[in-house]
Amino acid sequence: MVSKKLEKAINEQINAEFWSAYLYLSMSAHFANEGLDGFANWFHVQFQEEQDHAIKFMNYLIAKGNKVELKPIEKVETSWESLLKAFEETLAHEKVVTGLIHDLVGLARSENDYSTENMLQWYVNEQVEEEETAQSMIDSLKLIGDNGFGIYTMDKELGQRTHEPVDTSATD
Ligand code: OFO
Repeated sequence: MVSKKLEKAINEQINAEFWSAYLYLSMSAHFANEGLDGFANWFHVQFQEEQDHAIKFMNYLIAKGNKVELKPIEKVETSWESLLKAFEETLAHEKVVTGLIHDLVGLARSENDYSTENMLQWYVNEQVEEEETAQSMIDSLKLIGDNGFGIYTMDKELGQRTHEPVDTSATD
């Protein structure tokens, strides 16, 4: 079992992961409305990944004999003034998530909870990738600027992204 304090913190993180999923689903819907189906697809895959992150945490708590408590998901924005703004928000949000994951590592360490610390390493690595991906989308969009053909090409490319399910088992 993990401590009550860690159980509470992981349940809060589960909520944060579902909130992230909600945020990216909302971005996906917004860009689908704008006719940018490739960007919508990219955010939809992101939505699916965030659900995987939440479920992986849930499976960990269950494996440890702890209680999962699903809390209400806060409202998210429904529109963004540009693609660049949406990806800047994505990067800022992922940085916040990185901080939350690091806080969890700190808490697990302070309790000498080695299995939780070990499980969290997966998320530590995942956050490096999440931030790098968001940053590279921002870089591409800045290069493209308001070149319509560039946006069209990027949209087509992002339409190819598919969801590669995360291993949501408690120990991987
Ligand atoms: Fe976007 O990352 Fe979850 O943890």
